[in-house]
Amino acid sequence: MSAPAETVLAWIGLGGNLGEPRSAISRALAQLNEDRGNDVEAVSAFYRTAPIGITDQPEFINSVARVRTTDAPQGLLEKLLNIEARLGRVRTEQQFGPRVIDLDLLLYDHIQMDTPYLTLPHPRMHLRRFVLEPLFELEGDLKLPGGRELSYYLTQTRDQSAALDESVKVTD
Ligand code: PH2
Ligand code: MG
Ligand code: MG
Repeated sequence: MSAPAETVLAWIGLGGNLGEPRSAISRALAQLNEDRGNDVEAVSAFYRTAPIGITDQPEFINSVARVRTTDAPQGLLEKLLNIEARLGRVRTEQQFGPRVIDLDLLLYDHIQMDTPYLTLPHPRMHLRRFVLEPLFELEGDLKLPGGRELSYYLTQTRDQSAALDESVKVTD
């Protein structure tokens, strides 16, 4: 009998603004949960948010999920990129432009790292209300590795991507 693999927690930011983003986010979470090494433990509500970066594009749906994983950070990132591709993401789009699905590895355990493929925590997460609000819903007392409490960043960030209305939890 093999020893149980060590598990850690990771947080994933999900978003999209083309096609059916609610359904793409739900399918992405289902595919990640089907993976042997990953268990989706909690999902925030789905938030309708104003686009930031390029403002002349459709509004986004955003959510955050907490995942219990046995993958290393790089392995988990590769799975997220594969799920994006399976759901029809084409990586020719502008950096902050419209997309059917975006899966960002926000946090992995308490790890801080900076490599050409992956920076943890996600380098812009503390600036984006569309990440901070759903994350706060899941983990109100979270502290960012090497940083401060989530609530601090929520009071500081000036970006315009706050939830547009009461968030709607989509279960189908
Ligand atoms: N993602 C972007 C650019 N702008 N704006 C919102 N509201 N939500 C996003 O997920 C988002 C964005 C590129 O990753
Ligand atoms: Mg993103
Ligand atoms: Mg991304």
